[in-house]
Amino acid sequence: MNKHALFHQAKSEYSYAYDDKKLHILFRTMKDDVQSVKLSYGDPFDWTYKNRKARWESQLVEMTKRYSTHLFDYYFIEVEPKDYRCKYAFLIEADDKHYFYGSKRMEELEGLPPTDFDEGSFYDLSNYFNYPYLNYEDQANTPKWVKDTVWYQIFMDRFYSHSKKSNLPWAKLPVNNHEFYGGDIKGVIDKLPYLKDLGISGIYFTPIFESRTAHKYDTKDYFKIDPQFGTNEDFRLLVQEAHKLGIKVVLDAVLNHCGWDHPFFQDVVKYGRNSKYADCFFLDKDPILNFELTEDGSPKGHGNLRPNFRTFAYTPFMPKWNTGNELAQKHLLDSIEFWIKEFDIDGWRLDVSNEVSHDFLRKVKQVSRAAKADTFIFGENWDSSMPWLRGDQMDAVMNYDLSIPMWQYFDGKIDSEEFKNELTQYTALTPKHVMKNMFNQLDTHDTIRMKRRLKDNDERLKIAYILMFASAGAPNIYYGSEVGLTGEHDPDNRRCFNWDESTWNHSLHQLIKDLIQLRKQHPAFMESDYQFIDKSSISFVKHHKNESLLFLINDSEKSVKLNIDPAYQLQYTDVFSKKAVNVHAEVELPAYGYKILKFI
Ligand code: ARE
Repeated sequence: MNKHALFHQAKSEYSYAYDDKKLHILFRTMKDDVQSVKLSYGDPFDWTYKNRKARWESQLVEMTKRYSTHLFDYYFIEVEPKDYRCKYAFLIEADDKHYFYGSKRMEELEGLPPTDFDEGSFYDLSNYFNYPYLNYEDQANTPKWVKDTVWYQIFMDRFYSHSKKSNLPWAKLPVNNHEFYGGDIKGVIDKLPYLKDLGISGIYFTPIFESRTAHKYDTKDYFKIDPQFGTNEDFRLLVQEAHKLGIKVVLDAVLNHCGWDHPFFQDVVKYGRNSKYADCFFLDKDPILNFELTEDGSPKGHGNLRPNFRTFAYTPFMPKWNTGNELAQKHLLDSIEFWIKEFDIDGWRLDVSNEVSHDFLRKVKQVSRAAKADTFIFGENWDSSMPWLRGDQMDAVMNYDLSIPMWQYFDGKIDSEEFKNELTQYTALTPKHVMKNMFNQLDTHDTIRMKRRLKDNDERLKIAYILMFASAGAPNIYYGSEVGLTGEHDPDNRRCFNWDESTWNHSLHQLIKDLIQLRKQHPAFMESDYQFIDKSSISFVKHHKNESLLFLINDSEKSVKLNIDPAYQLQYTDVFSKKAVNVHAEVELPAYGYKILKFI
């Protein structure tokens, strides 16, 4: 047995509260290296001397080998500690020997359990892992509606112009973030029926508060809708109309930094360190403004010059907030509360959340949930996000942890085997109560459009959407992608939505509508694991109780025969045509073809 591959970590993605009663516990071994892993667990205060032996035997439960990658096996179990407390350790059987794997050391056991009862380390509770108490306040308590949401991300300026005000032709490809096309709030209201028909149940708007740019990530006024989009009252109507259609509305909170034009920072520009807002920012060196200003008082072309105050990236147009300062905290938290209490929004996407302090993120969650209990808080974090997802800060993140392996597979950087390993590893190590609420995306306003990543091959794009919609987590459609809008990286990924339906890919649009309905009909499936069933493809099955959905996928430019595991030789219905289908040991699929079949 490879002892170096054995791993467990208390209070981590290996041991977490799934809800206020249940613990999920994971144990890692080298692949195919052990015969079994059992868990011994119990209430440390209930393990009096005379009970320990009996307790050990009664609480010894088999863990399931739930995930296997090319390197590791992951054993999983869900337990419900009787008194919300739990000490636990692992019993490994390998090479016909037994090993006690505790929090401090591992020991080979002679026989099991030891017949002569002793105080040896076998029962030494200090060598057990500990989940000291399951406090309900520690739970994320993510609103129940989130996991069933189908999101639609709108970059307001490019979505639809009700007022047709624009200094640019709607069809012109954007070349920077200072072009205004005229998309507005009333335009979104006009298109709510379109979104409802698509099956959307949540809209995430990129920032819409007053700012000098088209992207609005450089906020000037956290309490005011940018006049180019309309008024605060227009927005109130938008939320009301969206709610009437069962569509939630989430805004983008830029808490890491503000805009150069923000009055607090302008006061610093004017008074320097004597400004009452000086400590709302990080003024590192003098002169604070180590660059010239244009006539209108903006930073002159700063190139690679690093400002003497901290910023997002290195742009002086985005001074970083000192969220440890009370004035800054109050200003930002008042805004978080304002849009919930006054306009009834349903949550926040937190920009650059990985650079905002954990302490402040805790405050954001408290204020948001106090203003309205079922608000959803998700962050933007491009790496694994466990330190932000322990229940005290955010419910979920924009799920780049899932997007990036998908991109690498579809880009041809990893093959289907490595891809399946990475999907399995991601599923194994993402807590289940978090995974189902993740904001899943193929593309966003910060990335190349998925269609362009796939060299504008819409048939392959359909494969990518099937994969996303069949994954655990709430899928997001970046506006226009559903009808085939394409684009390179920022700013070209923010083209105007072309509402001329003759330009749309209607079969793509229809597939996405069908996939949305499929998720609505089978919500629980999507939370379940991928069961990969074919060596050469990324085809998989998803089970839930006595139902199964078979996702047969051919992601290649020539037709293929998929060899389906004999275990799946059953009758199926094609979930779209509703016809019964006989699937033999082999299934022929056309280039970039797919079949989604339901066991009957
Ligand atoms: C502008 C230019 C870009 C240029 C950028 C760099 O348009 O071409 O690359 O400056 O300075 C907003 C606007 C952007 C604008 C930016 C700065 O939308 O158009 O870009 O402001 O003026 C990292 C951060 C992540 C951040 C991205 C952009 O981790 O938080 O960079 N995303 C948020 C928003 C953006 C927004 C801002 C932050 C600023 O979603 O829309 O940009 O408020 C790797 C790294 C990531 C990195 C990612 C993308 O994967 O791991 O950390 O994200 O690449 O670059």
